[in-house]
Amino acid sequence: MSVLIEISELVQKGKAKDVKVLVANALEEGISAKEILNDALIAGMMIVGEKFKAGEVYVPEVLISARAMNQGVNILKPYLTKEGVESVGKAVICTVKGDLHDIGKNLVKMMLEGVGIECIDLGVDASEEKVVEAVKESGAQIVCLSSLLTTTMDYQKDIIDALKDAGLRDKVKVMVGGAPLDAKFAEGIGADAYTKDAAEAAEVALSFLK
Ligand code: B1M
Repeated sequence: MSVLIEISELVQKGKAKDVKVLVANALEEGISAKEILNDALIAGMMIVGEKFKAGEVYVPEVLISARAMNQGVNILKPYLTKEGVESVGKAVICTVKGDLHDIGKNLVKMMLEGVGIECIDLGVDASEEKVVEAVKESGAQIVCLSSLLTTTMDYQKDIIDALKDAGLRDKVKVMVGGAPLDAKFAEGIGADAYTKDAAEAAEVALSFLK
């Protein structure tokens, strides 16, 4: 069995310690960090999502898998990001109100920091007031919004509207992402960009700062 499939299965079983060991082994074998992230860790988590939807696993199992995935991501972090890069700008980042999913948001933050973008992380369940305040205080040029639930994705528009009302919309680029979104949705709510994954988010954010 390939090591990537093994890691994916260990994520599904929530075996955090074994995930750490096999991720390190995979790196030693010369498999790229990006491949391990996408084809093993995220792939495993996606299968957990399908099982969750089908009622085959429940919230506690999903959390245990999420923890195992995060342990793997921690091993990959130095390989995905460059240490000591100079700051090129600031981004306010959060998962929007009503939504507690933060694995994707944390990956985006990690990749942004990796290209030198300082992140003001508002965590999960962030209100429009919190975002507006953070933009005012930090002078951030970018706002990154994450939603994993169809019930919270519309909240991204409320945040964009609040930025408009506060006279800040022209001063920031708003980037959105998360599994239920696409470019059409982003355009519809007046966002500046939709990106499908963390690596693309870092590329686009950097292009906005140049
Ligand atoms: Co939840 N959950 N969950 N969950 N969960 C989903 C999202 C779901 C699709 C599962 C399913 O039914 N198949 C479903 C949503 C259905 C829908 O909305 N239509 C769902 C549900 C229903 C729920 C609850 C309502 C369940 C319940 O309680 N009955 C509940 C809601 C809680 C809440 O938020 N209020 C809930 C709870 C949870 C846990 C707490 C158990 C846990 C979250 C733990 C955590 O995040 N700390 C959890 C998890 C782990 C998942 C799944 C299984 C995995 C999500 C994940 O981390 N994926 C998920 C199934 C799935 O997505 N297929 C599911 C890995 C991660 C790397 O991918 O976050 O998509 P993702 O990020 C990607 C891209 O989307 C992009 O970059 C990342 C990759 O590089 N990206 C951005 C993300 N944000 C971005 C922002 C950007 C740019 C790119 O800004 C510029």
